[in-house]
Amino acid sequence: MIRRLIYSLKNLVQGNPKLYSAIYNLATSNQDYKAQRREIDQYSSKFGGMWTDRKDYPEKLAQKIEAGDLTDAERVQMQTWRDDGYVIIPGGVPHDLIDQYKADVAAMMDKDPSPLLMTSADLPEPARYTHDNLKRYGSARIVDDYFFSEQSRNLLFHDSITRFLELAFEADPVLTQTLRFDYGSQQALHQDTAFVRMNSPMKLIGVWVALEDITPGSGELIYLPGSHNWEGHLFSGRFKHYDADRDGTEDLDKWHQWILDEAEARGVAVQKFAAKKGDVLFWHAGLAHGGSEITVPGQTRLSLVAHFCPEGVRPLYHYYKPGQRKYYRHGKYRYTNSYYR
Ligand SMILES: O=C(O)CCC(=O)C(=O)O
Repeated sequence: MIRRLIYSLKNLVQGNPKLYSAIYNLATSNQDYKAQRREIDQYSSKFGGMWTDRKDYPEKLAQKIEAGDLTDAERVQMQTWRDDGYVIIPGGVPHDLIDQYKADVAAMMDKDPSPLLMTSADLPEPARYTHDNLKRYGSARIVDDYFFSEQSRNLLFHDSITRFLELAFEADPVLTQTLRFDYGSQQALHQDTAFVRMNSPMKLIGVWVALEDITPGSGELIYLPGSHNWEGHLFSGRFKHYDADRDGTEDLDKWHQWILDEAEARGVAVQKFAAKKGDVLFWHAGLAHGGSEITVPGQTRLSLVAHFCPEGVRPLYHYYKPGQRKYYRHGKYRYTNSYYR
């Protein structure tokens, strides 16, 4: 109740970033982030990070190896994660799980009305899924289908995914959001910390699963290796996350441009993910990624994106949509969602 009150005060202090920041920090305060703040000089970001982002990472890695906690392959994964900000597990999800998921969601898409909601940059509000809407709106995506679909959860909580998340988070993962794309998103390069907001900003991992063999020109996923450590632009000069009311679209445009400028200055080239069905790519909270241009119109690019935080961290929608502050169980793991009850 008090947190809700404090959080709603934000609208009153929009124009004063310092005051906004103080209220925001109070409202979203949590032990996980406090622990990072206490040792903030260990991180290159002033917003903290995971153990792989810490300066004492080599010692921590050595301890884990010594304790037999990592296989040789996982050791390589952790190093890639630290250096590049993404890890690919080829064939991480079995095809039969994907087929069961696709059949389950296809049945929900065919229902009239469908229980599923969709969003798009061209839609002011989430809309009920219809086949027409999927074709009509660019970058349309179905949100949080795992709330209705056990097959979606079976896929996203598959061992290959949870194992990596547990290693990176050092905690059980919590599923907080999904976006299922039938076509490429063509979204500009961005860092999820701006839009997928957690009360511990860097404790967030994106998981991208190819639901079919992805073909050239379909708007493949793109990313900038190493960009998870770039932190030159803060919204309103202070914040890691974007707030349209507070920061305005000009600040957003500046940030998009800053990512491109930074890539050029550092000589980092955009990579395209030529994924095969079942391949999984994990991206770090700070990794700049997006969707490439669709040059073969009408070509599908079936993919599922999931955003996870660790136990102990919450998505910000738990604060601005207090009715969604609810967890559900899938085996030993928990999930929460911002759209459905
Ligand atoms: O799949 C894509 O094209 C990009 C998705 C994305 O950027 C995101 O979910 O944050």
